[in-house]
Amino acid sequence: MTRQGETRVYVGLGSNQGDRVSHIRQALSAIASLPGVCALRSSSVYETRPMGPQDQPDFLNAVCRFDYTGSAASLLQQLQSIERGHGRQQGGPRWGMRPLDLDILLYGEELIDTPDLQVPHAGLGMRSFVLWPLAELSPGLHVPGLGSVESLRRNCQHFGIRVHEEG
Ligand code: A4P
Ligand code: MG
Repeated sequence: MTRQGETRVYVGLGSNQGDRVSHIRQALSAIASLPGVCALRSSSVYETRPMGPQDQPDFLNAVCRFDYTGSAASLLQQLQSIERGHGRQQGGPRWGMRPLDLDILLYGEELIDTPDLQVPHAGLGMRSFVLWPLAELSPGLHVPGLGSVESLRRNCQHFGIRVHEEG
């Protein structure tokens, strides 16, 4: 249950450049400290083979869940500012190497489709590195427009996913 005015939000974290564990840990504490963020919980950290170009390091991925007071657009801006603080640069090859990637996976039950923001995040329903941590955090979760997280998880692409022990 969320309190009035709060929205239950899920954010995906990814890193495959530099000190991956630090990028994920620091990003989690930065998100927890954002204005409007309450009761943040995070999944285990998982390691996965890259989706996209294969000549790049494996990713660490995790998902966090929190209750948010504010708009999806304001949250996206704040997440992009955290990404930039971790040296994330614009450009480069599609799905290339990155120190930190933060994606809004779910924003309550809302379906958002604007030029800057699509929620649920495109590809969510097929990616183990999103669905495994999502199912760990919220096993009964219903993904708007797609179905139950457990059935999506059973049928998704695997990417060699395993729990990262130091994460
Ligand atoms: N944008 C639209 N919707 C959203 C959303 N729900 N959350 C827009 C966040 N941003 C959203 O994002 C490009 C634009 O997407 C933003 O300006 C925002 O307005 P970006 O982070 O600059 O670019 P990107 O992440 O390279 O692009 P893309 O296509 O979103 O990539 P993905 O889907 O994030 O995938 N392999 C493994 N194993 N693990 C990974 O985490 N990640 C990617 C990137 C590729 N391969 C991976 C992983
Ligand atoms: Mg992204």
